[in-house]
Amino acid sequence: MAALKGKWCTETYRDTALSFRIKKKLYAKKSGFQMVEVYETEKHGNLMALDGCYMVSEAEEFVYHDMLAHVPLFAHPNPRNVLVIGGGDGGTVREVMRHKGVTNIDFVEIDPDVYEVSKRYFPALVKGLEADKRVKFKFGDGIKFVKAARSEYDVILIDGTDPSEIAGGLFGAEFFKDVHRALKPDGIMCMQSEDPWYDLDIIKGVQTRLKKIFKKAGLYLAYIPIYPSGMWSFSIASKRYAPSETRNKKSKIKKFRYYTPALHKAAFELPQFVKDGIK
Ligand code: SPD
Repeated sequence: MAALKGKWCTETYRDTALSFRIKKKLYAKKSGFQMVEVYETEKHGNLMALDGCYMVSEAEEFVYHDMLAHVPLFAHPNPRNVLVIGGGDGGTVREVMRHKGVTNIDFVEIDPDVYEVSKRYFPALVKGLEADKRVKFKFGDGIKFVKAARSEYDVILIDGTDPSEIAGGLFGAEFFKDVHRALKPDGIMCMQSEDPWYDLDIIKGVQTRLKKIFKKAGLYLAYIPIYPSGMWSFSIASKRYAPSETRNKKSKIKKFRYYTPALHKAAFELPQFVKDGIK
């Protein structure tokens, strides 16, 4: 095996290491919550890591953000009031903003430094957020925020980090019950739910809990090269509508970079090992 020469950044996760060649380290500072780093990579543009885990890169952020935002927003017939928990880099909110029928977006991120770093190093992710009157910035704890909400939201999106000290609560039954209560009677929630290669047990836990609390729950996949296996999952749960169908005719978005209506349906077709693992 050739040793790595030159400058690289590396994420180590569950006995695996994923490295990208870098031009330079642009930023590294501990916020009040976590270690925030930004690298300028050779092939993936600027890349942000939180507590050593890659979160977002300029080159492939569209995959994650398209799939987290557009699948639930097209599964709902008329999403108007949307809550985004986490997603401090701004990418998820930017995609929600493209839905013209959406009238309000509550954006609850626990770590203001992530948003500030994104403003500086990932301008395309935060583009238009502060000028859009629909976006209400509410820096704080999403778990507490959702506890206080009652039957308010059409769609709730949870763009958290991996289940650690900060984000662990976003994967639990108590939080899912609060999300259920915060949604309108036909509401839909969607969350990032980790990697089928390394964390199938986490996905199974999330799916089992969601199925107990919501009328419908499903899992879909997307392919994101900056996460250690490249395969990523999203868990979606709904009080009324089947999430694998598209029914929103109001959000007339002409062009996506990853999402398509056909892919919406296809993404729910799971490999056999994933089906078996979440049973
Ligand atoms: N292991 C990576 C988990 C990434 C989850 N959040 C990504 C943030 C993109 N807005």
